[in-house]
Amino acid sequence: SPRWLVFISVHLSFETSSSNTMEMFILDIIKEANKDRVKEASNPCDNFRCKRGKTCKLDEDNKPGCVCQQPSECPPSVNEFDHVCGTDNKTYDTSCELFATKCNLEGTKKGHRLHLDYTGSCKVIPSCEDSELVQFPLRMRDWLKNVLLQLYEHDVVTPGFLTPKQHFRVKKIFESERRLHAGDHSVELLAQDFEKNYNMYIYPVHWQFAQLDQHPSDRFLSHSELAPLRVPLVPMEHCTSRFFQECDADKDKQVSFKEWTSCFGIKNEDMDANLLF
Ligand SMILES: [Ca+2]
Ligand SMILES: [Ca+2]
Repeated sequence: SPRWLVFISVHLSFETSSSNTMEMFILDIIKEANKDRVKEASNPCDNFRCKRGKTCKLDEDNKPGCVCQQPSECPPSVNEFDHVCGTDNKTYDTSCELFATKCNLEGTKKGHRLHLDYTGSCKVIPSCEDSELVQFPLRMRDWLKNVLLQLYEHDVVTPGFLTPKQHFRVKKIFESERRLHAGDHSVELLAQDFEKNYNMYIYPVHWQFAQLDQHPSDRFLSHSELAPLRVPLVPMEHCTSRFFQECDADKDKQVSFKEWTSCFGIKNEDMDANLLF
């Protein structure tokens, strides 16, 4: 599962992205990967997954099952970064509290409409201007490329962050990026290198699509499949909502593989389903 996406949390703004925030982001991924390695099953509930808002409880026969969590049973927020804003425009202490609230409203209109809108307390999000919207996917694909390069560097030391296929593909990006940085390029030279630059984004854009397209893996991204990327981004990048809305060109509430790649400026001839594996 795209577990690492959950940890984008507050570190995702590529507007203010520094090596420091990138470092924290990567550290979270590593921590989480290690946690998985040492996990052992002792309680039947340990490996029993419940959807968000529900919690595992053992019945009289010691069999695990999922029940709605009580909002009051959620661990309290550690700091303000745990707060989330719901689509009801209400700030919840933690996402646990929001999903527990939603679960307890199951079957009601209010419960049906309640979703996690974005991380952080509710705030006024400025509208996205056309000129900003044009820049957004370019900055985002650059950010995706940098995330992959960082994962690659960690994978070299401790394999397991990328599959061998992914490792091979990112290696090529890593090497061409190094070549690009090796020389002292003038603006003119960099412009000439545009084609080379463009090629470095093809894989990261495919990779991100495949990471998100898992529930189910059908070449379409539903609203909830997009959530791990959208939710932490919205409060940082005010063009996020408009970008994903307009990405769905045919307005069927799903972002198809073709819609996704064209949103990120990937040419039709460079769309390649083989890159999704
Ligand atoms: Ca899907
Ligand atoms: Ca669509």
